[in-house]
Amino acid sequence: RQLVEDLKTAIYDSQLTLHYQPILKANEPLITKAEALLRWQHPDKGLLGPSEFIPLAEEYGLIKEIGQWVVNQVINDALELQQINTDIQISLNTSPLEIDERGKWARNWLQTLANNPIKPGSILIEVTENTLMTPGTSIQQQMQLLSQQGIKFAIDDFGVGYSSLSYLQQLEIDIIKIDHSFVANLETTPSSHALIRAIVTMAHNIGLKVVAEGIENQAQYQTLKDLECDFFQGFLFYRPLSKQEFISHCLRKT
Ligand code: G
Ligand code: G
Ligand code: MN
Ligand code: NA
Repeated sequence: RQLVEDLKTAIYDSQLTLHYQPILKANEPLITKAEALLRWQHPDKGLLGPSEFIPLAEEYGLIKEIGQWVVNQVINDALELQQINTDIQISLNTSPLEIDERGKWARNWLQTLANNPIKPGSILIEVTENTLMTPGTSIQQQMQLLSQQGIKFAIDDFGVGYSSLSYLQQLEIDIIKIDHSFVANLETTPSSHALIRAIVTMAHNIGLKVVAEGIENQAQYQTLKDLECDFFQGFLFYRPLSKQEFISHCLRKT
């Protein structure tokens, strides 16, 4: 496939870029969280989203290189953003296939952190339930090592994967990100309301915070505030922005 060849070039040719989608706290004007989302500025096809090339990268063995690129870029960007707002926390996504070698994923992270003075708590890694359940990755020990260095963890797309609730206790998880689909179904499926309420109650009872994602209208936002979600993300507030846009429109000086 031509696109696979193009992707190999892209990694070395600065065609990959991270966009940032702000995450808000209710009644709090200062934005201190954002999710880094990978984009590929393809020379002919324009700006491609991860769903158009991450599956290819996974299939053709490029995902680890891309993952390492994302880690380095997030750290660089976080260092820059910290200069403007010291409380900034950047989250990033991780593919399960980045974590299949014993300890290597965490070791790479630790090395990158050792070389870059990132404030503890300023990086949040999003893992899916399926990532947590991938056998043979020693994910639990790897997360522990990173957690000791101040890295935070979120479970992404919570509620739609295959995982065991006991993971919430055993692993160093700080945040649950409720899957988009529950939010999208709020108006049409009454049980979504009950499910979100149950997730928030459980999360708060064990000391976790909840991010509601995929918020597209005011009604959803109001409902999610009433359900006591802690943080809010979605097109209603901001689409993913270039780093420059994020800095100039969202990031206030501290
Ligand atoms: O931005 P978009 O809606 O196209 O993202 C689609 C999916 O791609 C999301 O599930 C998101 O978690 C994933 N994704 C975004 N950025 C990255 C990244 O840097 N690495 C990996 N592995 N997945 C990403
Ligand atoms: O799987 P993950 O939660 O990482 O997916 C994040 C993706 O969701 C990003 O690619 C982002 O573009 C997308 N996204 C963010 N906000 C919204 C929204 O309000 N509606 C929809 N449909 N997608 C969103
Ligand atoms: Mn995510
Ligand atoms: Na999600």
